[in-house]
Amino acid sequence: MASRTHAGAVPSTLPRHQILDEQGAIADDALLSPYVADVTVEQLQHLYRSMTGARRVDEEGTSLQRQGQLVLWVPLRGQEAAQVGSAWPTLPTDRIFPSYREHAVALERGVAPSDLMRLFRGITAGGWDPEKHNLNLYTMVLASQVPHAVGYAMGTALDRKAAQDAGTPPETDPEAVIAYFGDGASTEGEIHESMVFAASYDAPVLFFIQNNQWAISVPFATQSRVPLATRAAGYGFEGLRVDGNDILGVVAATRYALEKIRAGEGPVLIEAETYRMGAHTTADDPTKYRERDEEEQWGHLDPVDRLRAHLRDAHGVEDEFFETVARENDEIAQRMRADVLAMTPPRFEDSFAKAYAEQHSLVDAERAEYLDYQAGFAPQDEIDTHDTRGAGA
Ligand SMILES: Cc1ncc(C[n+]2csc(CCOP(=O)(O)OP(=O)(O)O)c2C)c(N)n1
Repeated sequence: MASRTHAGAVPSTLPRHQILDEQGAIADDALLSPYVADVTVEQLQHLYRSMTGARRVDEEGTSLQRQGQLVLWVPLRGQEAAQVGSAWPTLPTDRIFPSYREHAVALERGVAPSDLMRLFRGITAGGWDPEKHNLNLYTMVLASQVPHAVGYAMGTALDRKAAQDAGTPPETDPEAVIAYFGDGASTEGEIHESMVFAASYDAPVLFFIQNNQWAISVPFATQSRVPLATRAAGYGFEGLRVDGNDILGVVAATRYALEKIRAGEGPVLIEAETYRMGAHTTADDPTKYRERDEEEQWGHLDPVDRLRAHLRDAHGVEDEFFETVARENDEIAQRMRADVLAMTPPRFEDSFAKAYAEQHSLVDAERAEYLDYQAGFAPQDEIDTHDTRGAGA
């Protein structure tokens, strides 16, 4: 469901894939249904846990920011199916390049909830080891991660070719790369360059667009006259349009795309149509630019409600499961809160050691100068923090 359309919108013949309909019933999709035919009820329960866990962590992130414990928070509410559904089918060896809202992707890749918060507490430029999770750090500069992803994917293709030339047997599951970005970022020049290069060099990359209908206050209707998935055709690769609030649809589309990518057929684009149910960030007030009616309409399409209905109606999953998951999620959020409150800023002098991989005399001199400067101040415990002189000024 698009919120509105551009006055010059061109009708699109591209199908919109869906496997779980709005009521949580199975809707047959000729292309994609086979890709989720083997999903078990236990796996669906994992997906539910993952989506609701991310939502609970997200709520706690907003509370922590409101209480002055985070500098900023970027809510993901509404995009859980798009994120979990695309991250779950990846292999640990696949490399992921996120934007800044992909908390459910990061959690699904094993990042600890409190590590997600480090950046937003303002104590580091990134809270996890990218090599450990094969997940790059968040970037706030729109679209900048996408040329990086394509370059990385081109590199893996070259490595593979070199290995083949050297007589190494082909891998069964060669590495794939996913670049996440939004509808707003899709209009940046880097995206065009990335898609041209990816197509020219058959880069094993999935362009995963979460079209959440808004780029801060700019509606999707202004960004594009056509569904974004149709743009792939202009570059000569496949674009899929999927209901991004349908967890099974997203899993199936991602599995389909990864299969093609691993087979060496080059890039694929997925546009997951979803909705940012909350604010752009905690610094934003969406009531200034969008209607409550629209929010309510999308509220009826909530991805978590849809999966819950499916688990209940199609698999007889009972209340006890949902209650247990809610309790576990509360515990995760409480542990995360305690970890966040215990986080202290790193010592400034330690940052000099991160300037170069090896020690450098100039950096050593600057560190010494900084320490010398600091030594000119009275130690903290000698400062009378109860001094109220001037308080009435
Ligand atoms: C290069 C660049 N231009 C502008 C911005 C300011 N900015 C931050 S978020 C945003 C909107 C992004 O919308 P979208 O790509 O749809 O992602 P969403 O935030 O909705 O997830 C803009 C314009 C930025 N961070 N980087």
